[in-house]
Amino acid sequence: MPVKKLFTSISLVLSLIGAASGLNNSAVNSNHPVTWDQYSLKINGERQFIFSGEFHYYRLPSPDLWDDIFEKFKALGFNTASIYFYWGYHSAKQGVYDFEGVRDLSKLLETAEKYGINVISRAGPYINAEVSEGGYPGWLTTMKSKARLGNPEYETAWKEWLTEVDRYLVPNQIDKDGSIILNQIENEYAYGRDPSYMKAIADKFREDGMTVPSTFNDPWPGDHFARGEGSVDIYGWDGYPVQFDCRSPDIWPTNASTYYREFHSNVNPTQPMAIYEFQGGAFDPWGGPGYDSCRKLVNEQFAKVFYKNNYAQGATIQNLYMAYGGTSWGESPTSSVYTSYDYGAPISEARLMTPKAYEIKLQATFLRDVKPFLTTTNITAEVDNFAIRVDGLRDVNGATTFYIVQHQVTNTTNSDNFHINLSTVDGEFAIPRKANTQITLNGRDAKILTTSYDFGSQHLLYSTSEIFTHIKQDSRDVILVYAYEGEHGEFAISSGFGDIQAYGVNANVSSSFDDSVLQINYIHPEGSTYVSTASSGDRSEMLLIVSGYNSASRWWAPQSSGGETVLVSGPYLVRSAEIEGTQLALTGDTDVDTDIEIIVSDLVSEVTWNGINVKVTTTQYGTLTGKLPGPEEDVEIPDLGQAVWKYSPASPETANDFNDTNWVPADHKTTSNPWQPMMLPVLYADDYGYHTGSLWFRGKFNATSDITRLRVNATMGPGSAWMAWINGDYLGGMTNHFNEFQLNNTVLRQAEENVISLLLWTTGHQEDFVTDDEYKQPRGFSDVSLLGSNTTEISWKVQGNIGGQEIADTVRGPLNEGGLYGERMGWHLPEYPDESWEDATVPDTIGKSGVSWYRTTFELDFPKNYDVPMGIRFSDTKTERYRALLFINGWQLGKYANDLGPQTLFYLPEGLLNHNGKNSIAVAVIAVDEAVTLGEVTLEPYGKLLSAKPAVGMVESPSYSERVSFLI
Ligand code: IPT
Repeated sequence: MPVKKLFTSISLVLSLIGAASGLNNSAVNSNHPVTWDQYSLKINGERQFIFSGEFHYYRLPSPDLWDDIFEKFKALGFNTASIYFYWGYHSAKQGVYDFEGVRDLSKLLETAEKYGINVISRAGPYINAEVSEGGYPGWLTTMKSKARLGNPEYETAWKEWLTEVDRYLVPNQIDKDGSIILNQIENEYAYGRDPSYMKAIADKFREDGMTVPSTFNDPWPGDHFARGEGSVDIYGWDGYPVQFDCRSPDIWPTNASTYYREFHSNVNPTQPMAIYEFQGGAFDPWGGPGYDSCRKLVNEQFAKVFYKNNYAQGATIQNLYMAYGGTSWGESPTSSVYTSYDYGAPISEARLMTPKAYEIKLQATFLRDVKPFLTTTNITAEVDNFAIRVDGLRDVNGATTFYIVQHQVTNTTNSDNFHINLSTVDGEFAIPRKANTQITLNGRDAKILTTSYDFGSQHLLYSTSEIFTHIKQDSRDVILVYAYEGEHGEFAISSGFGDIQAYGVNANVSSSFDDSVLQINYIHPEGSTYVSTASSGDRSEMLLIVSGYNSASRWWAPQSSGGETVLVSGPYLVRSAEIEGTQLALTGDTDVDTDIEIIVSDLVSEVTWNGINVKVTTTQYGTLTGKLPGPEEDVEIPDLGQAVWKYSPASPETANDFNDTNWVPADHKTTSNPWQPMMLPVLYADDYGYHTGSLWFRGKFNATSDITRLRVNATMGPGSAWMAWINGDYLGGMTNHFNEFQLNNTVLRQAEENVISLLLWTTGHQEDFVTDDEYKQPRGFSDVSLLGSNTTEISWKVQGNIGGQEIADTVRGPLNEGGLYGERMGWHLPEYPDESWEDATVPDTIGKSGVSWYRTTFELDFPKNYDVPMGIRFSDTKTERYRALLFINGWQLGKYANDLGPQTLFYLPEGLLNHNGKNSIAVAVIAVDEAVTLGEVTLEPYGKLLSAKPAVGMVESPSYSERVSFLI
């Protein structure tokens, strides 16, 4: 036997052994609506580029606004949403689960489906996601066993969660006419791996009835769970090429990853290439530069270069993390991050469009409509400039070839000119062909150029402009292409018969006809240029629209429920298009008076915009134009500086005679926590059932004269602060872990009871990214010692959120309240009777110590059909440090640290905020320094749109008199 043949048969045998021993568990079930091959996912037999965006319902606690987000997803071309399900958001106590109101997963999944958005379901059990405990419930922090491994204690816990959440996931799968198409197992489980745990999760999902293909997001292309035990149906990975330092928003890596394609063909060549999380923005820590910087770091140029690089590598499943970041409200953020989770995402926290959203729309629409992209293999391709890298992708079922061009050095800001040497069924030649013209690639730009492509009745030889999309307008083919303003473009189609001519030629457009090919040359304009061609043989007329980038970004291609695509230019947002007889009904939002242009069947003679008739005129290019109104009405924003505020001091716990009878004794002598305390009893709040927000500890002792100092060591996360009192006297406040306070005899009461009061204003728990139980890091004190004395015993009590795991407010849920006196007493709730409180002004003028609460109410009455997302701004330039909590109608929507920032503007989602009625606001101020004065608190709109946003109802939530319990 020749040597080569022998090798082939050995490898054949090896691969058969591999298959038999289950090395690769991935198998397509052809009876299921979701199938796949090496090229792409097929849904009901139809190939789709999975253009997905990450969305977290728990970061938008106003279910009617989910409609708005999914409708915006659709408008931008996302066909899928990837959604984490957050265990700790639903479970205050082991065995207790809540899926109602803002936690209503049926409504969530049905809303996605209503807008034609498929779902990649990610129920963990571990999710990371910059949420407290990486998604685990507070009660899991006291588990003895290690999490994210196979062991009975943890297994009982996570199975309980999956049993509960699967009740909502299973009936919402695509084979049950629901929206879920893929189901992720665990999350980035690459460290301390236990394959039996992965497999157990997959088995549990199957037992509960999950039938959709399973997926896994490796933190990098690391070959974890692509093969062998615990492997999933469609393996994929995550990529965050510019990482998370938004302080240097211009710093890019030198090179985008170029090894994905090879890795994929080695590791999971029978599955589509999937990138389950790719950078859509970045999170920002306490004290960070703020989300405007993150939006700059991950801007539309980033989207052009890095997303197109993914496509060049062969990805046909791509999820952008985040598409809408939202708000980590209440106590949901992990310790390192603050309330806003805007993420610099394409849709901002206030649900507004950004330049990156428009860029994404250009890419997603192309990938939606240009089908040969879904079945490609790479071919060699050449350009005549060494600075440029080109990837050739050819449709294996046809002749269409894509050339994706980018800079060899990804972060260069050089602009380069070049030609591509085409090698297609249409011949071998360099484009552009016109003398003295080139393709231009700006620094930090990338392009997908399409060649040998049949669209409608036309055959495109090539276009050096990128395609947005094409449609059929009755018998005419319409195609829209774009590039930056001022760049050359060349577009060539073949004639069906005889000569064809281009109309609309002007100073910037020329055309030539040769050898059955019409070549059109142009310079990309500000705005759009229109070129028409006559029919020839079986080729219909064609309208070529050439747009400059800015005007391209304002073209929309909504699809009607009847499957027609309409082209609409101008508006800030086009949400939907429906054609009925001679009427086209468009819905959307405008930010200013807007010129609209529409390309739709000639049969349409009437156009409505948000239900109102638009006078339209037919242009010489066969498009319709008209005018849309902008948001002209004034919107009245109350001035909170003029409001009557009420004030109450709120730290009675510091007084010696404070009644703490109902508090829990902190008397444990042991803890299973991996962070063992330095002294006893254990002063970890989690061990006593308090997992969220501020914590009070009161310690009583009889003083002896040898006591000299008080030593305190807090265990807390970034952003936290703690304060200490003895016998009501303030010792001081710290934002670092450790301090020793001098105690002199004037503070201590000899031979009498003395009381130490400690207040810890905590940020959330850590996550468990590397499987080291970091999420268990306690919140409390690892050491509180009286120095100088060996004999003094302190007896301790602890108080956190009222009820601990038996939460008092099941509607706002386990992450809304902490243990401040005002929170325990319901001062944050609407209609709390504060008449007896002192009047105050905000900004305050009088320094306050300890904890202070401020309350007022205000009314809004926004005009109908307006979207005016609102925030509360804290403005303060003083250096005395404080922490604050912001409550709107009882919902904790902000944690503010005046000395740290960066967040000063806090988003108040409509539905929690009443846009047409009364609102209650409460601010709790926790002085870290001796005396602080609350600065300005103002209502601020993020924008003003005349909008077709779906109607938003108020989230039903209890007022003061309706809350369950008020034990203190
Ligand atoms: C990736 C996590 O999977 C995701 O939950 C989130 O935390 C994201 O990071 C950052 O926002 S982990 C990736 C950085 C390796």
